[in-house]
Amino acid sequence: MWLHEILSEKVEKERTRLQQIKKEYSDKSVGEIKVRHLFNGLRGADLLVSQISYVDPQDGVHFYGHSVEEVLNMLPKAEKSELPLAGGMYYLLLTGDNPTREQALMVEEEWRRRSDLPYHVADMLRAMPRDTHPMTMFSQAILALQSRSEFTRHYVNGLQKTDYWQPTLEDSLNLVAKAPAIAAAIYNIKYHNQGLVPPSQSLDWSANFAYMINKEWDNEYMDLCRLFFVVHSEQGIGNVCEHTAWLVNSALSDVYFACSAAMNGLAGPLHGRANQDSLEWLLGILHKFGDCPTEQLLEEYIWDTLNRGKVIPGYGHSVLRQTDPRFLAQLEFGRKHMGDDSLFQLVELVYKVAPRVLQEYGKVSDPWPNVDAISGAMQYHCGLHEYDFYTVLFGVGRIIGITANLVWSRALFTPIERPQSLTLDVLEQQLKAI
Ligand code: FCX
Repeated sequence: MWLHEILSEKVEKERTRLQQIKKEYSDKSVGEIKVRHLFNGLRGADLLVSQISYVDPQDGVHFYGHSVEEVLNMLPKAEKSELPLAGGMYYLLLTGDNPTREQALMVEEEWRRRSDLPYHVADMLRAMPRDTHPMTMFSQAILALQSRSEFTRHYVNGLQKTDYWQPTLEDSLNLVAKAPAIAAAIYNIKYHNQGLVPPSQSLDWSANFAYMINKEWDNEYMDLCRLFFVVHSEQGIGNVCEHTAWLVNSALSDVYFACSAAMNGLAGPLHGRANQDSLEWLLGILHKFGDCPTEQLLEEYIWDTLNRGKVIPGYGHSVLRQTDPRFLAQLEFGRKHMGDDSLFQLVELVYKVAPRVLQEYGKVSDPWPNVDAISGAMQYHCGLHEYDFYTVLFGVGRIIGITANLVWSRALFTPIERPQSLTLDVLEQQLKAI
């Protein structure tokens, strides 16, 4: 397959590069592990390597050195749109090269060929109790496809280690192709008691999600999907969902096992669910004041939230120390399309007030908004009011970056991950001996 051929040459080159690094620097130190790292969630500890992206605390995520803004500008655009094709983002994350329009469309065609969703997935989703969380359904649906794993099928038949990445790429293309259809099935079944809508053959991957939830008439929402899935696609392999997939796959559990586990992590309130909590908090403000409040009233409301021991959802980040460029990309879209919406006006007012309050509050490492501070408000403006579903949309985008990383993890023979764990006794003995 054409992508295998393009990647084969790059895989050989990166393998040689990695061998050279290991040969020359294996005994060198990288950063330092302090006792504080053992108890702060390893924040700031340089422990993982994947060349696909790096999150700079000041400048945000960079994909092979390209910023969010650069990527949104340089990638080939969807038909009659200023927003990129997700197929181009996948090509960039897999190969490191900025795709031509033809290459982006070839990825989209690969996904189109693989986008059929087996009936048993929808049957399983329908069988779930109505109060099942959509992220539970998303994780289950991914696992329900695991029996189709090309990697696992070839592995049990004696696949060579040097070839592991190839069926992993097949599994990745197959799962990413189906992700919008899985999400649309969950949305239609859970919220509207409707069935599967097969993807349109004339729409790109991102816009097809809008089509499959019967919003094919809504060009603004199709564009929001194109923006949303790309900005949520990749954030390095240190965040919970991407590290979970990386860890699970290091045991040679296939893409389906790894991505299902990743979605379980993304469901957490401190991770992907923050977009749902952020919208709930914003709607609470509109409900209390009847509209967007004054700056003074909002400042008092934020202090009240903090003084009740609550976080300002969507603000802060474990790595970032500046406004998340993924927030800014969505803010620009919102100013073009939803400037007269009081919810969007509130997002902008919170962006003006919250950072200075959080700085005054003192204990927050990062007072600035991350992607979650605006993404829910955009979906809500476009009519998706079921906000417990928003994390599924986060997951649809993130599966692009997760699976690109897994292809490279297999290509570079990432071993099973097994850090040492200490007891407090052993730790104290080691520290006293220094
Ligand atoms: N409002 C109020 N308090 C806050 C706060 C906020 N927005 N952010 C941090 N704090 C508090 C913390 O609760 C902590 O208080 P404590 O000492 O009483 O426990 C203190 O400030 C220090 O926390 P800090 O180190 O600044 O922040 P953390 O690294 O602990 O992270 C957040 C806290 C909220 C930022 C954390 O839950 C987080 O990073 N969640 C992930 C949200 C996120 O990153 N979403 C986007 C997804 C991600 F970017 C991706 O794409 O993968």
